[in-house]
Amino acid sequence: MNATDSLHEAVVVGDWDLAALEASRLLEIGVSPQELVEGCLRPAMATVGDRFSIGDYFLPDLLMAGRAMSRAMDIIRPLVVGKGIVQRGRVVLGTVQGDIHDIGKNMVAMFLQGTGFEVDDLGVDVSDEAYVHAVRERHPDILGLSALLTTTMPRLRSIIMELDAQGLRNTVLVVVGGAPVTQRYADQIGADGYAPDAGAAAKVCRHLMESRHKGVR
Ligand code: B1M
Repeated sequence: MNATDSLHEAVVVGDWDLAALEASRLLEIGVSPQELVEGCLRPAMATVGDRFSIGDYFLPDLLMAGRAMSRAMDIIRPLVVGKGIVQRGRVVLGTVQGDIHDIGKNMVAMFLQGTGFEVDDLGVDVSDEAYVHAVRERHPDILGLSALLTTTMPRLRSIIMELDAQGLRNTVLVVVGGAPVTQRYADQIGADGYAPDAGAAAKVCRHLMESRHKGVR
């Protein structure tokens, strides 16, 4: 039996009150936020996804699990955000058009803020035009794009192409991620960075900023 099993189960069955209680308890006994997020909450959502795939779970189960996950993250967030004192740069972040999955994106935002980035979250179902507008108006160092569906993944390419067409591509670093996205796909579409999880996303953004300051792009 693992210390985090009960939190895992609370998320899988969509018991949000228990998920919040368990997250608090585990933090109190010294489990790190990173371990809770990547070692417990994310695998719990993967279990939920697997059950949905085989027809054991339906949309309401996904919604309840998503709410339980969000409640746990609300408990964890204050311990992560505000830890990064250095202002490393500004990231505009969002989930692409046609896609309303936001749990992973919110985790990426949390880790970026914890690493010292200012995050401007555009939310979900963000059109290509809205991203381009945000780059033009808000001048971020990094544009973070999240896509959770194989059907919405092509938007990552179209946003990069639109930035190019508008003469903005060289003004911003583009980092992509989300369950169906791979390093190979990121390279194919000309993204500057890819990360498989929220912790890695913060590291990739940090490295990109450091390389940029050293004049490497
Ligand atoms: Co949906 N859904 N869903 N869903 N959902 C998936 C993604 C799916 C894999 C489930 C399955 O079939 N097994 C499947 C996609 C299949 C595919 O594309 N081939 C799916 C489907 C089909 C759908 C609908 C179409 C279902 C329907 O309506 N019939 C529908 C689509 C709605 C839409 O977007 N238009 C839908 C709806 C929903 C809910 C709304 C009910 C709910 C979302 C609630 C919410 O987000 N607020 C939901 C959920 C909960 C899931 C699963 C179960 C869990 C997603 C999640 O939160 N994972 C998911 C199955 C799964 O993921 N295994 C599934 C946990 C999260 C921490 O991980 O989001 O991967 P993830 O984020 C990670 C990394 O990917 C990475 O870091 C994050 C943290 O470590 N990352 C980045 C993410 N963005 C990044 C950006 C970066 C870098 C890293 O740089 C900028």
